[in-house]
Amino acid sequence: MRTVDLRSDTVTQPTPAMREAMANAVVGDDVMGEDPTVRRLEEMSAERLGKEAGLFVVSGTMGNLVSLLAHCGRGDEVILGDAAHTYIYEQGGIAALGSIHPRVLPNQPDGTLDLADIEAAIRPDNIHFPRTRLIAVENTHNRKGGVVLPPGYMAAVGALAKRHGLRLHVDGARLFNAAVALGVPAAELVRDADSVTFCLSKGLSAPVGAVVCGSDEFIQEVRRARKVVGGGMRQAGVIAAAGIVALEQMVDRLAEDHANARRLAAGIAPLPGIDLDLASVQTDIIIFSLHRPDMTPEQLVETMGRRGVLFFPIGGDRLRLVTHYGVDESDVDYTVAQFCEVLAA
Ligand code: TLP
Repeated sequence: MRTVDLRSDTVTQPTPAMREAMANAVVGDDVMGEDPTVRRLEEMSAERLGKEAGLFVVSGTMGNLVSLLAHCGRGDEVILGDAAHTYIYEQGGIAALGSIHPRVLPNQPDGTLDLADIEAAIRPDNIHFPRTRLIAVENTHNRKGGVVLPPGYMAAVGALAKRHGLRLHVDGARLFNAAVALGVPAAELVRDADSVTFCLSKGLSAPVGAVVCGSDEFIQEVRRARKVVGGGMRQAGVIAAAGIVALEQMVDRLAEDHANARRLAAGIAPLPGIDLDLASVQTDIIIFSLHRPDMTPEQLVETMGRRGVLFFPIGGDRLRLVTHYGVDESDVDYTVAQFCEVLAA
């Protein structure tokens, strides 16, 4: 039986070119700043994002954590969305490890935070209040279906932050998906951001890692924060080498994942009980609801799993499918056929 793993783009396997680059990587002790492969990845990343410097970290979660640790002190406040990955899926690490206070605003269906909501949430200088330090946005927005926050919004939120003397962090775990979907350079999306995390191990298919980018001064602070959470790696060039291949070879092909997601979404949207807004399918993520008297989302996942199609429920009546390098058009057609058989009745 065929297996089509749509649980996440994190399941991607390293490509043969990555394995070769990993085997041949020239390495050194990166805590001592001596790994040329890590340094090359960091320089390439910073250049792609139009920032002064980059820092290789273990994961997207670590990238967001160390960025926020570097921006905020104890009791400082970050404004972020109620559907933000950092708020929902990172164990509250910013509070647990950084004593950073989250000020949570509703994420709009398009993944944005309403600019008027942000303005209203910024604390006045008053002894009773925490100090607002940072705004954090996510692009693409995972829980909102991989939607893309366009350059105009990113510039507007950046301008708002500057006007109020705040910093802007972008969780760009899938920033390159956004850039490819919009047909703009990634740097344009984060021009007004003080820090950005992007992941190498999602659609870009590297086995491990993320990169934080920002100013030289900021990255020095992030380097300290990475060390205190145990993220100083030694001969990390072995994994950074795959990240270099990811940036060189795997960005443009994300368009295939987006096309496959659209094909899959269009195939299942008409099925009885599926509620799927095709306009929300802008990148590699499809989120839909299931409304069936005869089947719960968990039962659908189990039935489809027996047919080799793997995906996750994400709470309530909602489910998520993610396309990636390991899923081709024939896998999509197989998946649609299985959905049809299971749900046609
Ligand atoms: N997201 C994973 C899971 O944690 C849910 C997924 O399968 O989508 N920011 C965003 C927007 C993310 O989607 C993720 C991972 C992260 C950060 C964290 O990255 P990792 O998994 O590398 O820590």
